[in-house]
Amino acid sequence: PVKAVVFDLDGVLTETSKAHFEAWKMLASELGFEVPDELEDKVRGISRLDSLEIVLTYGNLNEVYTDEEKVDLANHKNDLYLDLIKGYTPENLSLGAVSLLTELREKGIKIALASASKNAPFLLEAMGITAYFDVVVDPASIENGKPEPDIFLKASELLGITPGYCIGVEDAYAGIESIKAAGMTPMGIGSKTVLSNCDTVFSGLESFHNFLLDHSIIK
Ligand code: B16
Ligand code: MG
Repeated sequence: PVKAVVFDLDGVLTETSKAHFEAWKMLASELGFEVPDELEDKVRGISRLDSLEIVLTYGNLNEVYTDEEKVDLANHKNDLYLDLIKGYTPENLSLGAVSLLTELREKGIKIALASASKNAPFLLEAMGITAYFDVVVDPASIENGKPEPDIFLKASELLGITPGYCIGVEDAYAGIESIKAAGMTPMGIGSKTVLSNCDTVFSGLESFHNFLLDHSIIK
């Protein structure tokens, strides 16, 4: 039986992965180089500073900046990102998010958020879904980012539910690795090509919701 569902945010409950990508693209262009479209998938689930390293490889600039300068660059990217998401409302939720969250609560299934994003609490508020969550893991409290299991293990610990009773939902390859390493059941949202490490991948939250009902995973 499933007792909890642990959600990723960016790319699962909302399509902010596009905004992250746009902000990195703007930063790269300010630094004088271009990034390819494949970057959007490469930074899915990856922390801000680790993402910056990936971005800088396209300009061969990893060795050029000091750690301090890299923090400034990452902060600047975040300002660009915040500008893109400042107008977010419940309209920016992925299709079917509210109906899924409502049903999980009605059925007594606990709900947690395991997002690598420091902007997650802002987005939950802006989109009006904070109250659905029993637990929101603070990514600053985690030592190792995805693909390491830390953030999903922390969710399990804070929920007080062992990983074997939890489903983890992710749009990122690194996120699925993290869920598996934590001992949860992984479910993917998005592209089967990107999520080649996940057996169960859905095009969106509505088909994930139907699957949970059809297989009596939530009753
Ligand atoms: P921030 P998730 C991740 O969120 C994003 O997928 C990733 O692209 C981003 O770099 C990371 O959060 C950190 O976000 O810069 O807002 O702290 O997919 O784990 O919800
Ligand atoms: Mg994600």
